[in-house]
Amino acid sequence: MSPSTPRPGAHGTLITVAPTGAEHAKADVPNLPVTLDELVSTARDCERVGAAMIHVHIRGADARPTLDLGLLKETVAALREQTGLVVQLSTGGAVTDPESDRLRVLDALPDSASCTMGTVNFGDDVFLNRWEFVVELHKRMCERGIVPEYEIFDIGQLASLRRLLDEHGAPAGGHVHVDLVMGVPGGMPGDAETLVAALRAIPDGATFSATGIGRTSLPVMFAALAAGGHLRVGMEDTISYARGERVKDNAQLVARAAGLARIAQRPPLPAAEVRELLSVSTSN
Ligand code: KMH
Ligand code: ZN
Repeated sequence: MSPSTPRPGAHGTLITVAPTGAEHAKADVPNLPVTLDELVSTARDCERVGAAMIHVHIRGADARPTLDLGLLKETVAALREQTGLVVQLSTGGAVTDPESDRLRVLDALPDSASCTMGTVNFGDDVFLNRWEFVVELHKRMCERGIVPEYEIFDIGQLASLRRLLDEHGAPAGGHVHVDLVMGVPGGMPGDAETLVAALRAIPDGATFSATGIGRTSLPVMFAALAAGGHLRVGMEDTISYARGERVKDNAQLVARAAGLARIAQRPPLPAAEVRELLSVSTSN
């Protein structure tokens, strides 16, 4: 593609929903989707109102986070069968998950998987992502044709991403897409100034989405849209819709993002165009 040709999907907005995450307890957030049925039903609702990709963390029978491979495979199959969404599995898991389990996630062969570009303080915990581990994730995704989404929690991780691409080559599909995860206590702040600073360090030709944790959700969404970026929303990242008002469900967050994307004249992209945008070759 010549430098003047706009990338497929540049006219619209990729909306990713991250419906569950690994941090909220079902007991504290009863409307959090944790069973396979709840996840698929949320995914369908979110697709209907504008989501094109789903970032998936799964829970076990006890509603706690798990990286059980059988359940991951079942989840990928169910989402493929019952939605048209691009299915992205989290390799971040929970802060307590060992590297071996996080690498094994890739054996579920999703369309895409997250790949966090470095270690970051994560509230009172540490989200550990050693360099060798990141390289291994990147290599295994290349081997399996899984398109990575590079998760960036702090600006220095963009330097690590450039190093990764320089030393180990382009990802599966050849296109680089990053997700700025902003406002994690211990990571970069979730505000417009920081988003603009991060964009200066993004690899040439890369696309980006952004998500703001907790109360940074809206400022990050507005900043990302203004800067031509894509959006991730969902109850993994925020359970509050407005001051003093809990999120009703994930579709409520997706619908709001879709409305703002339309106002920004970059309407939500359908999943087929997102596959082109991200160079995802698996089709649904
Ligand atoms: N749950 C966090 C520790 C990812 O999904 O790749 C990590 C996380 C990132 O959510
Ligand atoms: Zn996640």
